[in-house]
Amino acid sequence: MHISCTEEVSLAANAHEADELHAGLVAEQTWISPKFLYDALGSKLFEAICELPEYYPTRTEAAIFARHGAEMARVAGLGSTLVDLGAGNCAKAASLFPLLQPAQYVPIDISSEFLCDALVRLRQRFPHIAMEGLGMDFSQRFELPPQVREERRLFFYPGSSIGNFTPEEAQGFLRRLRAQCGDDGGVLIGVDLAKDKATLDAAYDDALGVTAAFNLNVLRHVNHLIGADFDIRAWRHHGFYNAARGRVEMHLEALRRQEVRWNRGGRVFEAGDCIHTENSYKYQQADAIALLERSGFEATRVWTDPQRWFAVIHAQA
Ligand code: AVJ
Repeated sequence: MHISCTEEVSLAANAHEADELHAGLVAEQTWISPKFLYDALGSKLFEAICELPEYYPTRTEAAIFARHGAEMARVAGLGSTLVDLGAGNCAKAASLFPLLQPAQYVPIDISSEFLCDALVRLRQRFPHIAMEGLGMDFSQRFELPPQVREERRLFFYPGSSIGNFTPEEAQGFLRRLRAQCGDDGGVLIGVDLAKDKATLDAAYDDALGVTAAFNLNVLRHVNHLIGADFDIRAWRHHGFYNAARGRVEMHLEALRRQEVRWNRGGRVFEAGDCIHTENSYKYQQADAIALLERSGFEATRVWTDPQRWFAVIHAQA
């Protein structure tokens, strides 16, 4: 969906999304894709998460951008077509505009209403940069419309959103990016690095309960998308590091036995049943580089923070 900011935005699920939600909810291991965390409220709750003292990734990555942005611009080159994947409020890319000086900025986000609001403000701040907002899901297949310049495409994928994919899925995704960036493009990607469990547990189960609200909000969104009747009060948030699997997991646990119905189905959840809502894989720096190289990119430079908690990697086609 091209963002013109005039269209009706709060739509019910399309056929593909409805199929995916239905399949996940009737599966033995119940799951909801993390992309459904991001309706307009979910995007705002994620913005609040980024302000939390426990949620170190945003702050750590911002410090890396602030310190090394000029060098990133030298390595990635000026005048690119900057394609921002999961742009949200567009703040990270905007912080790099003065250094990167993109010829065109293309923010993409599944949360189209939220993106639209951000884009209105961004166009006022940077009237000289051509912008093309796209409200769409890019996690599976995606095609960039003809308005997106083909020259010097720089895919910007900050925040370690890559962690929502399994490493195998991440490779498929990066290969699709590689195929779309021609021979003169590249990727600037943020990757959260493996660290101690206490830090990770706190980051995904904060004292204020903002992450809990963010996770529970997925049920509200699903109620809206497929006409479900989840009672949000009957569920609780879990967010923790699973060291054996190298990932943080978020789940929602049923607090009591309950029946939930939706347009095309329904099921009973027993007390203690869990819905898996997110994985957030944490990488070793070398493994992240190897993943990029297996996907057809050549890693050119890595920037990290003094604690080595987070890495920003530039890789070229
Ligand atoms: C936006 C996917 C990078 O995994 O850290 C934040 C989402 N989930 N708190 C992450 C999230 C819980 C975030 N990403």
